[in-house]
Amino acid sequence: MVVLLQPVTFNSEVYVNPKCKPSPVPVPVIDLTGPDAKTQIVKACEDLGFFKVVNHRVRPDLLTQLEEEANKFFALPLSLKEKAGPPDPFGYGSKRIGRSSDMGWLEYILLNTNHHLSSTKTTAVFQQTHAIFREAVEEYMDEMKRMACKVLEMVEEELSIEPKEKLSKLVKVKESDSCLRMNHYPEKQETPAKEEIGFGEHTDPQLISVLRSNDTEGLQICLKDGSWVAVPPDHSSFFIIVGDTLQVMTNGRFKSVKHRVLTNTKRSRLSMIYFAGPPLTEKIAPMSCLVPKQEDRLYKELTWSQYKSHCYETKLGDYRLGLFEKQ
Ligand code: GA4
Repeated sequence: MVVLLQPVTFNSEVYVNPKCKPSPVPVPVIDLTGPDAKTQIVKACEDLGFFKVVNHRVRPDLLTQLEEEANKFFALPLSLKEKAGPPDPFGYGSKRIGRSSDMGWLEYILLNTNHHLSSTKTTAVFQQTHAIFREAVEEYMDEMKRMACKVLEMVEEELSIEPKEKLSKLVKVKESDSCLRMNHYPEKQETPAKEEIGFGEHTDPQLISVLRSNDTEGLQICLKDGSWVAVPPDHSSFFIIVGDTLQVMTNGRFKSVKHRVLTNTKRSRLSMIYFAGPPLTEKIAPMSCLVPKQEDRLYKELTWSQYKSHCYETKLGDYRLGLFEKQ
């Protein structure tokens, strides 16, 4: 008798979630100092709305220090952390996300980057911690702003966008409505039988987001065919996420990528995301240098303030871009 043995493969990700594809994950890795960086960035923004950045020149010790200080904040007693909450939307929050009923298995700090708008909740975060935390956060915000601008400048060059600095200026100016989020997903005592939502699926409303995490998995992105892929963590690199505003300004050429965080690990996850947003009064519409004819524009014009207010009236997983769509 001949017994034919077939190799058995088992991938826990597939087992846990049949809709989640096993590796290899098709995340483009872009060397910011490389000769083809501009072309690669545009291609990644069109294909996936997501890519990884290496050779970013952010001091590794700044990352270590910020991570240490953030961990110290999250290790404080709840009663102290709650002095900086509930978020308005800035400050300390736990489990509840936004103003609707969205919940996640996390606690977080949301900070505004515009010092003139410094909220009392933001100030309260730093009252619970050493000055070194605030200093590290400020330096990190500057670095993230620099990186976001660099990426947008490369897009401008590759797409020959006019007027000059049309995109990067929106983030560079002091009125830029950007923010920094630190998410702490606590470790689980036991590996849960099924995945739990750390941060539910959504797209980011801003231009682009710059994400960095510790070495704990959890982040997933949604591909164009609707399937989810896990993004392997890499604490020495940054991930760039295309947001809704950039999708509108490129008339849909770039796609804002749906992403989420699942927590099914025994290790805690700490992520920091810089959301590069335009000034509140900025009019957002497809750029005329890319789409000269009105009739070819897929989206109408709205100010960032109007779109942002709309976002806060929605639930995380809602399709918000509909507000921009022409009837
Ligand atoms: C998603 C991106 C950023 O984290 C954020 C989030 C914001 C919040 O947590 O306060 C929102 C969410 C995000 C989009 C829809 C609304 C607003 C929670 C929510 C349900 C800070 C942002 O700008 O938009």
